[in-house]
Amino acid sequence: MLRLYKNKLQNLPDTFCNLRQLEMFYLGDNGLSSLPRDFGKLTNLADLWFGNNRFEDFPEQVLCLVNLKILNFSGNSLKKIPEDIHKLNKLENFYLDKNDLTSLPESICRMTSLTVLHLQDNRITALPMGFGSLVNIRKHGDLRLKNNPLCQPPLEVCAGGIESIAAYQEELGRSTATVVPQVKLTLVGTPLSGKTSLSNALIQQVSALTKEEDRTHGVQITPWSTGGDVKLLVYDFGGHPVYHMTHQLFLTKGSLHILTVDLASYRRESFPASVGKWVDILRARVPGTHVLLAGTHVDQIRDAEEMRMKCEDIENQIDLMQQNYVKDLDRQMRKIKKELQSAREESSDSSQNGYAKRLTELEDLKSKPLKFSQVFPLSSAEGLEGVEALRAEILRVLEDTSAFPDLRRVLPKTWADLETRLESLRKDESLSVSWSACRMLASEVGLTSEKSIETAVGYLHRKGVILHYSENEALRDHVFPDPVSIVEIFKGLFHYDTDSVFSVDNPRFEDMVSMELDRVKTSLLQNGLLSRDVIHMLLTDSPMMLQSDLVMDLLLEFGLCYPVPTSPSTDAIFGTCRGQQYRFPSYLQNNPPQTYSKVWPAQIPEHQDQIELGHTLKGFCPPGLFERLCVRIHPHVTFRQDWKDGVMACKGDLQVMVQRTLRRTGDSGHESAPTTQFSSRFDVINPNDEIDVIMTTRADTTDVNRMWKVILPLQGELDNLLNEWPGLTHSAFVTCPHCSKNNAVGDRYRFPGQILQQPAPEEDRMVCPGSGGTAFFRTCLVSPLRAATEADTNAQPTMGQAAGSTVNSADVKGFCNTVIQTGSNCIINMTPNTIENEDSEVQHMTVEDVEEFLQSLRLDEHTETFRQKGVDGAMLARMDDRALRTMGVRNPAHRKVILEATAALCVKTSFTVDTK
Ligand SMILES: Nc1nc2c(ncn2[C@@H]2O[C@H](COP(=O)(O)OP(=O)(O)OP(=O)(O)O)[C@@H](O)[C@H]2O)c(=O)[nH]1
Ligand SMILES: [Mg+2]
Repeated sequence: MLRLYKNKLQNLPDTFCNLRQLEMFYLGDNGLSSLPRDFGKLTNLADLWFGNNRFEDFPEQVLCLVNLKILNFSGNSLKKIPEDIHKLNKLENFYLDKNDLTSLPESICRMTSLTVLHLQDNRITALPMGFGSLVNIRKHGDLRLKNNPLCQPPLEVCAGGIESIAAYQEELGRSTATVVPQVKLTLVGTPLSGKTSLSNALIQQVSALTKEEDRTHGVQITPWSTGGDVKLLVYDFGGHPVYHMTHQLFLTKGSLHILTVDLASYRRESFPASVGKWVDILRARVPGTHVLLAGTHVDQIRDAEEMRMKCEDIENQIDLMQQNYVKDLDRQMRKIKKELQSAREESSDSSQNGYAKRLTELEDLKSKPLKFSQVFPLSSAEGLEGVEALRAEILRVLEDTSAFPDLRRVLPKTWADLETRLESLRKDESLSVSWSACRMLASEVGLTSEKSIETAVGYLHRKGVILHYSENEALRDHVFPDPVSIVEIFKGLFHYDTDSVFSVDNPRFEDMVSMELDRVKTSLLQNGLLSRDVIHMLLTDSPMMLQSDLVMDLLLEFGLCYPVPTSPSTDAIFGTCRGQQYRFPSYLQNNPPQTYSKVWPAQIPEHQDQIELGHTLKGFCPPGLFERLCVRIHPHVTFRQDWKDGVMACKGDLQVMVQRTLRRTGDSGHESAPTTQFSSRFDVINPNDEIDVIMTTRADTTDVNRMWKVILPLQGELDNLLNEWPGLTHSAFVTCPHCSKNNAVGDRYRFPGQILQQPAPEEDRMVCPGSGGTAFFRTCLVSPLRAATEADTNAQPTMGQAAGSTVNSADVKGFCNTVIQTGSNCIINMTPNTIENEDSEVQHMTVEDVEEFLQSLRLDEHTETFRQKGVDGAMLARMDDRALRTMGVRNPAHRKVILEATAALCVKTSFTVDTK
């Protein structure tokens, strides 16, 4: 094994080609762009790492290395992979992410040993036919294709995994291929800013101003044929907040967006509400997309100078927002870099490090700002001033084909026909069709294989054309051809004018007396509760009433409410006749319960420890995010008490709390103390304000591992929700346990959240950075892996016996014989000097190193368990046969190989290293 990563190597000397025994060669993070001519003679190489170098052309010599199992070219500038790549027929892990590839060779489909294939962040537009038949990836593989302008198959097919790709390609072979050049054009902006009138003007090319009674109540979808091949589907949104909570259905990647602002009424001060809020939403939801700015109502502005200044102000304020966004990303990156430097970093694959991964994500976001146009001043009134210029800009922007892969998306004709058939059902009364009816439709268009139908429907769901929740048992049998009308139904439940809704004058509640109605209203406002029957009454106009249980299942699937077990107290409120109760957190107005300070005293009791983690969101919190989190955690907790900014609950005998707090930062730049009080959840938040979503658990000091088991699933739910907002600037944190325990109010040190994914540190204790190096806390309180290891070790007192120190290096023939570790700027003199048994290399191995070590022994099947248990070099060195058996290594031959190879590592081989 030879590790030369993180140097400044631009060339490798020819003499390296003489290291014929070399099996693993780590050359990541250098400046290499070519290899010595005889590099292909290193035919014993099994692992070869060139991540983050400067290769533009794939070095042909590598094709001779037929024993390669792992080949990493991640983060180079490769433009092409040679057709002969299949010669590497033993290759299992192939990393090609972050390159400049536009296609893949057909022969890659013959590399049947491939299990891991990373292709994300390239410019690949089509996958070779037969790609779906890469069997090993199908079985237990890891295929990544994100951030490619794929149109054959479209990314929404790839998102279903390699089975979906296979089904797509099979169908493409059976049916004919058809190109459907259709892009979504989404109009967003404040109510009455002129969206519908502009949509009319663009599509009809005559003025068709809306009237008061024509206000858009839902989402209006109109096809627009621009004259050429391109067809646009214009989505015109009304302003109801329920759309904000269901954005994931409507604001999708690969669309073009128009943000309208009424220039006549625009004032500098109104920017945050009329423009800024939408910039925040678009940036968080669909980063990197094109946004055209339309300044409407210019016919009502007399003064050309006033118009010019307003346009300029909007452009300047958007620029400022962009700059602040970048500053915020930079600030986060600085913090992560600091941690990255101080973290023990010995892995040969930096991309496996939690900090490094986050850094890449942040860099990625920085490189993908929203692409704003200038403001197009226009009028949708008579004369259509400026509308033509906007139309021309729309067509010009659509020429950027890599930003709109939908313009070239290739579908099997049967799939395209199924899409048309399902869309035509939108006119029907019924809002869903059964799976068997859908199957019938599919067979009418010639789609017969069940797998292909499922894949086509899954693709249409991901595309937002229809809804089908194949994983949800209650909804699996229903296909909803019209997502818009589903959300329309939800609107009936989200009235913010509760007084007028819950009034005896409302015919929906004609069979309720006023006292009961008052109780229903109070219960809704104080407890966020609605009973099933009341929900049905609120939805009486809806055709969905006929399928009322489905409404409940959909509400649950969207995370808008959760079922509350009936109890004597809820029965007392509703009587027993109103059915199952559901809590809608978005309705809650109440403050924390009185028991709060008893259950969560400010001072953590002496015999307890606290784990606190969460995310900080700066300047913007996606609408409904916290409320949906409160719903999503429901399966993980019991005995919960909710208030508008938090939940107190139990998991078994442990207490957990989920809370949001708002930290207002005044103009002075000084932070105010955090407050849990939102005056209104629809408040416009200032750009410097910070919202913390915090999860906390406390337990006896001996229960740390259990604490992690309780809190990590909650954190997983939050992560899933945040994933729906890929452009959001949020930073994960873990509060310093020492600061928490010592109640350092307002000044608690926060570790970046990525600390949770770091390998288990060896030290029992860590220093509290807030204490100036004087105070310590137990490592397991910030390291779940460490906590798990400690729990295991306590459960298995036999582990810990040194196995390696008695074994002679001569016993391990055939295993890699040399390990050279270099820091930056080292050159190596490769002469072994001495052989000792203390302070051996194995002691410095990280969990990732142990993984590589197992892979090198062809024992990949154990890597997962070892990683989960946080086994690093020090632990490995202490393991004996019994400990390995406890780890799940059942095969005695495997245990022997691991013990022998570990013993070899325990023998220190030192080299003379000249540092420059
Ligand atoms: N004079 C003038 N009136 C306009 C213009 N654009 C829109 N209007 C008027 O402004 C009002 C709102 O226009 P809409 O197009 O309905 O606005 P919207 O953004 O679709 O409104 P919502 O659907 O309620 O969110 C209507 O009375 C329109 O007639 C314009 O360019 N000039
Ligand atoms: Mg409208």
